[in-house]
Amino acid sequence: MDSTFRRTPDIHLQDLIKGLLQGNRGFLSRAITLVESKRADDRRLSAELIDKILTESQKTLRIGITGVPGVGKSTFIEAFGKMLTALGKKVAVLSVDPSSNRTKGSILGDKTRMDELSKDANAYIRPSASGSNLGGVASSTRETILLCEAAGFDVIIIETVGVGQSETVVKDMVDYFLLLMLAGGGDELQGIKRGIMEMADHILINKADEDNVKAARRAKEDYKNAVHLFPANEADWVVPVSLCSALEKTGIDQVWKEIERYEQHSRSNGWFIENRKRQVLKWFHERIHARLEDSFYAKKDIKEKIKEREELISSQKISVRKAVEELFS
Ligand SMILES: Nc1nc2c(ncn2[C@@H]2O[C@H](COP(=O)(O)OP(=O)(O)OP(=O)(O)O)[C@@H](O)[C@H]2O)c(=O)[nH]1
Ligand SMILES: [Mg+2]
Repeated sequence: MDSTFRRTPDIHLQDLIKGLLQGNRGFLSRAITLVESKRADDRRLSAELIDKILTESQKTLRIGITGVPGVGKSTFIEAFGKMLTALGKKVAVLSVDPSSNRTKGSILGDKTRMDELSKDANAYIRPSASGSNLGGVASSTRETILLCEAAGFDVIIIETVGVGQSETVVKDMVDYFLLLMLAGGGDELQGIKRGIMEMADHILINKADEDNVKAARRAKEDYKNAVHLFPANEADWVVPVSLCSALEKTGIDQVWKEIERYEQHSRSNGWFIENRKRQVLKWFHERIHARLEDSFYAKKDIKEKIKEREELISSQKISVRKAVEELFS
C-alpha cells in the first residue's frame, strides 16, 4: 500500500498531529494511512503518533452495526448518520472487512449508498483497511477510531462487512452493538447465529415498510420473547427490540433514544468504563500474540525447518514436543 504520508515526506509528525487535532480531514486521512501501513519505519511513526493523541476519548460513543448482507446496514447508517449530524454530532463511519478481495466497486457502491452522508461536512467515511488477517485489520481499525476521536468525531460507527468472525472483533471495539434483522418467512430465529444475537445490545428489525409491516411486527414479538430467554448480560441491560425502515427513515430516532438511555445506564453502573478497559487490555494481549507469531515466522529458514519436521512427525520419527522444542531453541 502506498502511503500519502510518504508521498509528502516534508510533513513532520508534529504538523500531522497538529492538523489532526484541528479536525483537518486531509490530515486525518494521512494519519489513518500511516497506521494502516505495514512498513517498519511507518510502524514506528504510528506508535509515536497514537501515543501522542491518546487523550480524551471518554466522551465519545462507538457503535457497531452488524447483520447479514443486504439487511440494510449501509442504508441505515446513511439515515442514522444524517440524523446525528442534524443534532450537531460529528460522525465517522468505518468498516471492518476481513476479505482482501473486496473490490473497489463495492466500496464505491457503499459510498453511493451513503451519498448524502459522504457529502456532509460533519461526517467522515473511511472504508476498511485491506488485508486478509482479521487481527491486523481489527487493530488498525481500533487505531483509526482513536484518530477519528482525536480529530473531534464524537460518534464512531463501525459496519461489519461480510459474514463470519468480524462480528466478534467489532463487538470488542464498541460501546453499543446493534444487530439488524429482517422479518423472515418461517422461523424468525433462523438465518443468524444465536451467539451473535446474544452479543447484541439492540435488535433492530429493518425494512418494516410497505407489505412487510405486519411480518415485521410479528418478528418483533418473537425476538422479544427470545431475548428474555438469553442469559443476563454484564451491562445489566434489557435488550430492546424495535422496528425501523432505513429507506423510509422511520424508527431511526428511536434507536438513538435507546442508545442515549444505554449510555446513561452503563455510565451510571460503571459498565461503560469497565467495558472499554477490558477491551483495551484484550487488544493489548492479542497484539502481543500477533507480534510473537510474526517474529517466530520471521526467523531464518523457518519454513524449511517446519517442513522438515512435518515429515519427521508424520513418519513418527520425532514427537511433536521435540520438534517444537527444536524450533524454539
Ligand atoms: N424496503 C426497504 N429496503 C431497504 C431498506 N433498507 C435497505 N433496503 C434495501 O436493501 C438493499 C441492501 O441495502 P444495504 O444498505 O446495501 O445493505 P447492507 O446490509 O449494507 O449490505 P452489505 O453491505 O452488502 O452487507 C438495498 O437495495 C436497499 O435499498 C428498508 O428499510 N426498506
Ligand atoms: Mg453495506
